[in-house]
Amino acid sequence: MTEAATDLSAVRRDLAVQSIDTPSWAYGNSGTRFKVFAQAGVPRDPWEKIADAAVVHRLTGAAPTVSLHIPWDRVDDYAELAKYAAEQGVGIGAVNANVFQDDDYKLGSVTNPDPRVRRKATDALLACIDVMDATGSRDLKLWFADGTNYPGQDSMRARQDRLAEALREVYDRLGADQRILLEYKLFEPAFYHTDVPDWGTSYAHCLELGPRATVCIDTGHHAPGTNIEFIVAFLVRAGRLGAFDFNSRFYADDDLMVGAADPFQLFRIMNEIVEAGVHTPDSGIAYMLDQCHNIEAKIPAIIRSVMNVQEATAKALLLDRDALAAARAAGDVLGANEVLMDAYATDVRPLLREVRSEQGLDPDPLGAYRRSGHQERIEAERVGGTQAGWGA
Ligand code: RM4
Ligand code: MN
Repeated sequence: MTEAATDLSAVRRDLAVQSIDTPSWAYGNSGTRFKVFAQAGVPRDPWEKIADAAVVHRLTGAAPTVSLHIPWDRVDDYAELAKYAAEQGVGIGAVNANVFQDDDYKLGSVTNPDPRVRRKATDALLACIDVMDATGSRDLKLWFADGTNYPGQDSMRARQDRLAEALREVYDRLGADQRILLEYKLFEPAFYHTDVPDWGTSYAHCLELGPRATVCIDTGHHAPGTNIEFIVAFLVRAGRLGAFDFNSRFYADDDLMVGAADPFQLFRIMNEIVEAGVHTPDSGIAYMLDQCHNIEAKIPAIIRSVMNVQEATAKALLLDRDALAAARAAGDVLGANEVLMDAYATDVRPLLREVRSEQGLDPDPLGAYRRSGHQERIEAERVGGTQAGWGA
């Protein structure tokens, strides 16, 4: 790869505008089903979660929005919350609908065999659109924990009908600039079948709904060995890739820091994105984190994650596309692979430090966080009250 082959000023420009949404729940306490380890200084309400998200944005310049989870982030006045976020320098990203933490949803939410529960679940989704109206959020992100544990438990076909019916009602309620992001996940908490298990199911429902329904790829929601970058390529081509929930996994839905388990996979994903020219915010694709920080400090883990996405993107941006195209056209298998691997092997950290300096940021966001005193401040100030965590 030669530097002359890539327009470095365009690379810098694209990196400077890259936007990665951070999730409110990643700032709260979380854990496995065995134990939630509380950490000092963790937010006690949505306002404090937003304050932490704003710190991440101030230090990275790349995390301008924070996603909400309803009802975990329930407040009396959502317009006030959005105003507070704006004062802190961030906007409200996606609104995530939580229809999985209620006894009524034991057999499913919008696919439940009981019409009363289906009504309740659909109303909860509609209420999330009210939150979007009040906060200016564009995206309603839907992930359903729905499925069955035993063969014969319920009709898989009827559940698809119920899902389609609820999605239709929600879609028809969207404002002109609002969208549905339909997420999928292979398994868990249901273990026999899941109602939206894969991108194909999500894509089919999105097609049925209309152009403002797009697929959200959570990178932790696939079977081991799944070629996620193929899914990216397919959905981008079809104009139906709406968002990413970035995180990384070794085994199942581990929700570890993106780029930690398999940085090469993250690079391959971002390479498809860059090749399609949809890496900047004007693409309409929301690049979001969806992670849990159970044993590591939360704010630095989120900063690290943002940096990991930036690094994968920078490598993809530096890939010599002309050389790759020539190798591909010539059928040069090894040559094409070499171009890709050269880009992956590039140390982009100096470039990113320069880009940050040009933006007036500290080139070392993690060091800047350590030096900022923020961690000590929140640990001293956030005493009393109930720390936010799953279910709050
Ligand atoms: C789910 C899914 C959703 C997220 C919840 C917390 O597994 O990934 O995106 O909102 O977890
Ligand atoms: Mn997710």
